[in-house]
Amino acid sequence: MTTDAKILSALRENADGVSGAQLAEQLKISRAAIWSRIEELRSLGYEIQAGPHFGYRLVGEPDALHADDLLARLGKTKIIGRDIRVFEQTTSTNDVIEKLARDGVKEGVVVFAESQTKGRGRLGRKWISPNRKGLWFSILLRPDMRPQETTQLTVASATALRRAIVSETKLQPEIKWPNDILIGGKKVAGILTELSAELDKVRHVILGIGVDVNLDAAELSADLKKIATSLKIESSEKISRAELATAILRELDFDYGRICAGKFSAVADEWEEHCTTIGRNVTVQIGDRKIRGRAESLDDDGALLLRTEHGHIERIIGGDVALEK
Ligand code: BT5
Repeated sequence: MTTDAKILSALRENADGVSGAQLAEQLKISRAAIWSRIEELRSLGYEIQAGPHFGYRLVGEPDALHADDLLARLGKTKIIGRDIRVFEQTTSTNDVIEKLARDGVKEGVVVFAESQTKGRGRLGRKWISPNRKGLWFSILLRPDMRPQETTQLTVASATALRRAIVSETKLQPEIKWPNDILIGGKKVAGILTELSAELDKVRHVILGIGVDVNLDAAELSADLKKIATSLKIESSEKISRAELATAILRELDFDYGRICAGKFSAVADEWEEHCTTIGRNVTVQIGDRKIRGRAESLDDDGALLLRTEHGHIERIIGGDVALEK
């Protein structure tokens, strides 16, 4: 943890205030150094009061993501979030991670961007990522897996996202196979899993996650308004992006741990419990092909098993699922 992250942690743990002398001793740096770090944090928008009786007290936080702050809030995780980087603007956070992957960076690194100029969905579709309104981030993973097993990671991302949203809001999100989180039938988050692999072994996986947090209805185009929403629109409350971000990373770390320990079936059970796709009649569009049927369950790799109109089981690993009324 960096010095700034340690200072923020100490300030949060001591809501009534903590003295400069205590901080200096805890962090093993001089009181002058503490003072200069406090000034730096203030310049980033943290409102830190100083007084002779209470020392330093954190009274306000900026609506911005800071790597040190996220690390301090997250605490210790096994893999995901050991290294966090925040950019003001990127093309796509998946591109930044791709570069880090090629440079040999360890798995678990997370890149957030306050805005993306070329945020993307699957099949090159556009993902709107307005400044400071959502969480637009990507994670590098290097799992010991076959390429066809990586759908497990999309499934795990969906369960982790759902749990984090439940814990940070009063909302009840649903999961739609394979990569959507919906509230009241509208999309509030999407997952883009990209991988680099040899024939039967994954080199790395990039999990790209977009969550519409504090967007107002006016920020969604007329077309998007029909299919998308945000946590703020649904709950009528502004949500702390930093809190939600760390809750998501913690839950993801847990689910990635479950998968690496060979416990995907536990993740799949949870997924099926909250998935609106299972048990429904659906139409799956894969390129030019349309398949209709009843979504029955997930298989061991996270693929969707569809009983088609003709009565046989079709295994679906991609495509767009439309739920029939
Ligand atoms: C997805 O694709 O749902 C995956 C979205 C992943 C976005 C993250 S953000 C961080 C990382 N960096 C990236 O560049 N991407 C990832 P798909 O299922 O193909 O859905 C795309 C469709 O969702 C678009 O065609 C629009 O109709 C709709 N859409 C676009 N922006 C949206 C938004 N902010 N919220 C909800 N829906 C949106």
